Amino acid sequence: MSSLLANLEGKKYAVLGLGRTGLATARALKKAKIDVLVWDDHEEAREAAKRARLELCDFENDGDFKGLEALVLSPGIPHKYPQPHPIVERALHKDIPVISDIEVLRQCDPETPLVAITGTNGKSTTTALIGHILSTQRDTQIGGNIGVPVMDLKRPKKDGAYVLELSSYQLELTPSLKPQVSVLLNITPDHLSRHGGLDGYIAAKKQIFASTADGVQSIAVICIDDEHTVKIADEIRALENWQVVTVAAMSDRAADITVRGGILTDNRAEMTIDLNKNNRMQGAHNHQNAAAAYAALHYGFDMDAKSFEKAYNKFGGLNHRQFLVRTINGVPYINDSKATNANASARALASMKNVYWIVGGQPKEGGLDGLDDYADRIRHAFLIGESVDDFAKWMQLNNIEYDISHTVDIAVAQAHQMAQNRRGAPGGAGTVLLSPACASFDQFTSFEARGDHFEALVNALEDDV
Ligand code: UMA
Repeated sequence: MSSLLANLEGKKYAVLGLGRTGLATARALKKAKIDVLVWDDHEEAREAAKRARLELCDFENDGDFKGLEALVLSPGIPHKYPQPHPIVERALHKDIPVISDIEVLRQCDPETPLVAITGTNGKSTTTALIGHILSTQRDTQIGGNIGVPVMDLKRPKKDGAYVLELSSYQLELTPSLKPQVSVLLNITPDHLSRHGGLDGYIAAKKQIFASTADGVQSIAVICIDDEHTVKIADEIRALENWQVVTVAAMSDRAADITVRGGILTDNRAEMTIDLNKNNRMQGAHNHQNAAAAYAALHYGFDMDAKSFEKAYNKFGGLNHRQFLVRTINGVPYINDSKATNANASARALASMKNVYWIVGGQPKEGGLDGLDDYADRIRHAFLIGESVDDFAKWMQLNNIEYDISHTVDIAVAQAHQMAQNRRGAPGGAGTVLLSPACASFDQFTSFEARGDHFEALVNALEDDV
């Protein structure tokens, strides 16, 4: 990205937070010879910055913000709720814009077509799927919340495109997104403390429609399977610069594109695609992602249905999302570590029966609310993490047998033993599922680390129990 950033010559930036986003941004600015000052509240991150020869500045105590173009904020650091980080507060007080790394990218490169994807659940799968299919036809750079900061991407070649997964945190700080296509998958309550409640969360998600590509009508792909997105589709339809394409895959609402029994129908083009042919994309939630991808590529990039279908059938799915790690004596062991809220776990439970469920961690507001409907799919639960006491109460209320395992290590050993011993139970062998419905931060550094640990444990299990 550094040659692109040369446009910023003579300007000076501050970067707050030196995780994946902040380090990539600071390194790219430095490489492009743009002045950059950095800060992180943790000593270890500051040491890493020193090793990368970045210039530290403690803005809270002795930085004066003089001559700064903007403060580039890492998405995990609050700028409004529950309370703004003190450095953000000081910057705003001095009228310094607080922006995301994606805003820096778009200020330097507003022209390259961009597909932006957001939603509470399914955005990584949809991003990876759109990226996979589009890259069969164009140079495609895939990044954002999916784990690759945009400053680590290359500038796409001529006729290329960016495909970016954007979280509510990133959208709030990116006023110049200018997407060619925006995809909104779904909205259920999440990250409420960071947005001051549900209205704030919805407002942040709606930022994906706040700007449009220059000179063209942008495409808004909106999955209208929940009441919030139905309302948003109505609002965006009233705007001149957007063409709205609606998708319904998890409800029987009328829409431009519908999926019933795995058959995608484009009602505008009278054309169908059988989504069931890809067995890595099973379940209504995956079909919602696939239909959104079809809408984005067909209406945003004129891709014909045959090209879409051919590339879709080769998509291998994403790790940590209902990923089959191994089958032992007919029992599948599934890693769904990415399920960091109850709604995401509902998707996994809805597509399985006789589940040995490993659940828990750092709970989200509402805990397991909404999962009562899936209680009869759970054979036994193994509770881990900070949430054990609250989740034990939920299990009792729903008459579900459970063990308090505390750690993934113990839970995997217990679930394995029980699942293998009860293979002959009425209803069939069952499934061992890690789908925590919680953040991982009480015991792991990320959901990826939690899922990797689960996979290592499963791969080490003996076939003979
Ligand atoms: N820090 C401070 N002060 C604070 C808080 C944090 O200095 O008060 C520092 C930490 O010491 C650390 C850095 O900030 O060094 C961490 O910044 P960060 O939390 O923004 O993490 P990054 O490594 O930059 O990762 C971020 C996204 N993280 C979050 O939004 C929490 C990653 O999304 C994303 O993949 C990455 O940028 C690249 O774009 C992860 C995520 O959990 C997957 N996203 C949430 C979700 O999907 O639900 C939104």
